[in-house]
Amino acid sequence: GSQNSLIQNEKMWKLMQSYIKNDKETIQQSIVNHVEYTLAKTRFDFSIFHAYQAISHSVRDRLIEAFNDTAQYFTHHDCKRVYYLSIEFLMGRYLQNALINLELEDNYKEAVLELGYNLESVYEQEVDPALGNGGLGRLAACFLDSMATLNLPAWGYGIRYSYGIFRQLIKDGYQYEVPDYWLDNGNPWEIERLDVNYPIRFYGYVRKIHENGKEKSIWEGGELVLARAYDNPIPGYDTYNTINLRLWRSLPAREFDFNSFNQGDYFKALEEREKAEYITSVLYPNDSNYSGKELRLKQQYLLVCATIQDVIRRFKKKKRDWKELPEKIAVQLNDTHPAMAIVELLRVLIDHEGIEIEFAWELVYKSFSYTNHTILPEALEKWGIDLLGNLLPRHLEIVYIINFIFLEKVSKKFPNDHHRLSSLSIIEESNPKKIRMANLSIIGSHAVNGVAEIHSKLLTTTLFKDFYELRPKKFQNKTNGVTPRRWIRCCNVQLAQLYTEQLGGDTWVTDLTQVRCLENMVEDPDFQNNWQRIKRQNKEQLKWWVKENCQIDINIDSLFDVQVKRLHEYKRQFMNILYVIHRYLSIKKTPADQRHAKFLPRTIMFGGKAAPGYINAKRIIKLICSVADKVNTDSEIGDLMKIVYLPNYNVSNAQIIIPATELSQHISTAGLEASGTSNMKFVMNGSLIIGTMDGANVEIAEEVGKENMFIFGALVDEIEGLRNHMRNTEPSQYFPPELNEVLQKIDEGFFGAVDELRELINTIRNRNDYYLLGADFKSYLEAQKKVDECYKNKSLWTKMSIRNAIRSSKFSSDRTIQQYADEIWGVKAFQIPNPSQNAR
Ligand code: 7GP
Repeated sequence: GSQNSLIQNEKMWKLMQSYIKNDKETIQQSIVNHVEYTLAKTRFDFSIFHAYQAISHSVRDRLIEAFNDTAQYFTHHDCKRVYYLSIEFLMGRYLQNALINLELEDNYKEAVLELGYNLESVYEQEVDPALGNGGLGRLAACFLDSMATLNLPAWGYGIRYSYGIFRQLIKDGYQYEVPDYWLDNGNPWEIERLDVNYPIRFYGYVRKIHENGKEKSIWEGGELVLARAYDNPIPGYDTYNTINLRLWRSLPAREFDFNSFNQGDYFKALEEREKAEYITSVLYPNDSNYSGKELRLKQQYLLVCATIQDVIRRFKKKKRDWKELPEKIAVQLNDTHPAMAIVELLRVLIDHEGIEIEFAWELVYKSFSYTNHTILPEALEKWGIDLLGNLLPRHLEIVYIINFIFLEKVSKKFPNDHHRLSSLSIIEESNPKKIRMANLSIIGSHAVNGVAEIHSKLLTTTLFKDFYELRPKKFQNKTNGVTPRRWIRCCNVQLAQLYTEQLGGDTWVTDLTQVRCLENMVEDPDFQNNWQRIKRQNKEQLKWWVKENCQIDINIDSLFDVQVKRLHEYKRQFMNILYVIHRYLSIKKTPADQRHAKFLPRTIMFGGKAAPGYINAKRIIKLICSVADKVNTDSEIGDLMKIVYLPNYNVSNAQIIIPATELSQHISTAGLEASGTSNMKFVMNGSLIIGTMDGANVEIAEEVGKENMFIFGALVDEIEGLRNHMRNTEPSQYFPPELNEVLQKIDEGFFGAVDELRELINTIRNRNDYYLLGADFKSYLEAQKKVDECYKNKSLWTKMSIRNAIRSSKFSSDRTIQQYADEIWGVKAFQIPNPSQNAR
């Protein structure tokens, strides 16, 4: 066939074996070629955006060489592979990250400058691909960077949404959501695989037939769509390895509704086809919240079904026994969103491959592992059996079978323990009955992990206690991490340079433990000065960003105090702004001539998106903006205090905000923030933390020392007692007077918007303060006081800042991923030789 003759065409393959060079002239020529032949642009119709496109295409060429070589190398070595399944990947911009990981930034900077462009301005042209909500999606992106850098044979699988997380506008203190059609100008970073399409079935029915005395199930009818692959190369740092993020897009199946075409209803038939594309069109904008929509389940199943077909096809390429499956694949579930993969793999093995169920089940659970990201009950996925059974009839049957076999085993171990049985069951016996995706994920996995020590501990003592008692060894901890490439090397170029100079090389970028060696520099005045100079330059940059995006002038000498994360009541942005009001009122009460002696100038910045339907989160935004209005225009306050709402918080502006921050707030009610990952990014960039003993804050305190943080608030063990107390006490009786005063002011209409702001404060006033703002307020005030005292002593603050940064190496995602590889996946590194060392 034609394929065969291609493989045999020696000339063609010889030509492909040469590699693009990376000297200035070659780079310039490749950029110009793309301007002329890819973009078909002329000098009379050319903008910096076109320069971005051409430059990206030339970088993409280089990525693709490494990408293809890596894929071939893994196949040749037949390595065990990791598949990281996630409904979200919050990647952020590619260009700078790709150049830095390929170690080509300097070459491109020079080449591009001669062509008339400043590379940094070119970076700004890129859209921010935001196919994720927050922590969970960004974690997946950091993990890909570490998996590539650690040379693991790993692939990410996700969904190519046409609309990412909405763009947030703030107008008159309210959030407006604008659709994010991020593909508007094309996407040079993806490779559309016209030839990788898998059929996906929805609805239909299960037909039973009998073959050789056995019952067989055949799922037929319903709707068919296609999932098409889009590959996104992920380069490692200081390695030639370049792995793949494969994203699926839904398309109409070719045989789609053949009947209506023949019945002559041409337009009706086309309309049906259009619907297929709708499945992957939009990312659900809820963070840590389950919405139960059928379309969302369709997205999940499309991801799972296409991925399992791809995985099995790759496994079958070599003739081998099915028993080798768990030795060749490890599938990691990023929360329960892709949990149907467990059922899907089992279905394929028993219904299509004819494998006995007991054996098939063993293959499945040995291959799967599951990460939990939250204990918030509103985030736990539970699909009604009607909805699930209608969309995926065969899967519902299989869930019942899995559950039956599982509960049989449990009741042998714990006879007559009905309570235990019903808590372990995949089926929640409510009306209507529901499928608990977390239970399915635990039962179908050989390893289950939380994302920080305290969170993993809580899983085994509360949410998954009964599962833990059944299989204690299944439960692990893998404390989250973030990639030092994007979160130091890319976003804080100056700090990266300082590290490289001090350490005599840049190997710290892949081995962050090296920065600990700078401990002996903490007392060095020159080093401290450099440190302060870098922070100041980063503050300057943020000042410009704020000027441009918020039309507010901020005081560069003020303390930059930042809370940026999704808006959620448990994260307590509300408590932060209540404190800000208190600070404002205190300044106002102080005689004008004493104010500057008594108060340090602060710029308090908030940022983050609220889910469109989350009313209280939106009220918190309104409160922040109303207070900002009042304070920023109060001539008595001047530059002692400014409040800023940073609009549209996303990965690319996080890269500006985080390095400029001096104090960052991580103040969730103890036990509710599974880990947090921005806390790690802030610490790496020399910000101090004001925070509760929650999530990874606990481990950050272990690493950097409590004395270098501002820790406050109730501990996790105290929460239950405090909550009972809250429910049984009149709030005004135990709220500290400072808090009562603040609430009073809001209630009086001092900040306007009185109706909705009253609704907001009533959520905590009516013995309904679930997140315990009232209980933690006093110790929050005290922690804030310590912040001011420390900031007064510039050299003390600088030393604390340095200690935070250089003791943060535990929170590199390289450490996290190495632990997943060793303790869950059982995979080894396979590094491909860099061809430039011989062939180039
Ligand atoms: C988040 C957690 O809230 C955060 O604490 C953690 O650092 C992050 O995952 C990464 O592990 N959870 C989500 O983003 C989320 O949507 C619901 O969880 C499934």
